[in-house]
Amino acid sequence: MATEYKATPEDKFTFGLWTVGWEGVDVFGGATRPAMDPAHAVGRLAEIGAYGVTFHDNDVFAFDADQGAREAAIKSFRDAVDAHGLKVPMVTTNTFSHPIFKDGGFTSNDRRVRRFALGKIAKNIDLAAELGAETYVFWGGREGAESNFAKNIGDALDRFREGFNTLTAYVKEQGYDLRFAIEPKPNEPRGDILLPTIGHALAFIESLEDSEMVGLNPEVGHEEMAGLNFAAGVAQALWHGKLFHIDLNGQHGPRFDQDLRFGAGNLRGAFNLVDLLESSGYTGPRHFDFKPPRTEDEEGVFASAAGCIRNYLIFKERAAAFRADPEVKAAMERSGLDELATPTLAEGESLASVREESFDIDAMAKHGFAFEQLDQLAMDHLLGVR
Ligand code: GLT
Ligand code: MN
Ligand code: MN
Repeated sequence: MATEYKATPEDKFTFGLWTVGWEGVDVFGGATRPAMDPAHAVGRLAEIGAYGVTFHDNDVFAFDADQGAREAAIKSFRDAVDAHGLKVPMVTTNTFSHPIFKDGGFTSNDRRVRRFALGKIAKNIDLAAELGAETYVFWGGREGAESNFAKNIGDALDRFREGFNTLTAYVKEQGYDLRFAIEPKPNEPRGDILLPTIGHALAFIESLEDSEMVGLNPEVGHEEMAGLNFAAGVAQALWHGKLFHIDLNGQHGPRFDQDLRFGAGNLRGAFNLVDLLESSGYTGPRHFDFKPPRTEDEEGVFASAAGCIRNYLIFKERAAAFRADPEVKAAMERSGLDELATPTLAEGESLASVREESFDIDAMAKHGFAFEQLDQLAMDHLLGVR
């Protein structure tokens, strides 16, 4: 077992500027840390082994920045990124902080807001393309309602779809090499958010004009807030070819969005997830979207960020050991994992073949799957005792 866990560029560890840059403002209290200059954040993230950084437009320049201020802020950020040899694989838009977005951006009942939001997003898409980003994320935290009569869900989904169709058409027209990734969340800040889970978003994507350009950016904590099994949801997203990006963090079950560092919270879930990502052929960034607790000073912030990377690498090592263990391979065979990969009907068979077959029902009823032995081996590997 290693004790030092060093990130390599192949790991593609990335961080949102808004993570280490979070000042700690919450519903019950103000900032506990000063604002962090994006260029400074970039330098410190490079030190801990980050491959890239991501941002919302307004993480870099203010909502009301004039042309000059916007350009100066972008230049300072860009110079830092270049100086440290980092990438900007993903960019997103803030359509949730300003008061105009209190009822959403894509789906506000106020048509003027929807029109403004599309323009704001398009402008930042131009910047994303200029910086070489491959993915553009859409987190619709304000797209929703606190009471059911406030929002006609069908109309809201029509407007959501209209927005996506308009923006994918724009990306094609400009010739940008950019795909969109929807980030589901069940609630918070809105009482109920549209496209609340991976499943809702997958179904919605199929209704879009350029559905092949749109996939998912699922977040650990968001699915777990809904009591769902994140690794299982991600496995289905992969099965649909829709895992375009991923937000890694930690969460203790259904409660408010904790955004803990990756590995904190649901330990078994994190292990399952890393095992899945590492064995699935997923080649996108491992993007950390966490909030260093407001108890921490700047050293604590970057210790928390380094912890995300370290925990991922520990899980990666433990998952590889689990998969390579001959006893695990034998246990998987006993549990019928290979058999599940075999089609139910053999080549040339039809439904009639199974209807004519005679089954030993008693033997089938007595058959044990040995899942507990397999799971204990996983536990032993996770806890480092094998
Ligand atoms: C916001 C949210 C995150 C999203 C970000 C992208 S913003 O901090 O809590 O989950 O990924 O818009
Ligand atoms: Mn997120
Ligand atoms: Mn979150």
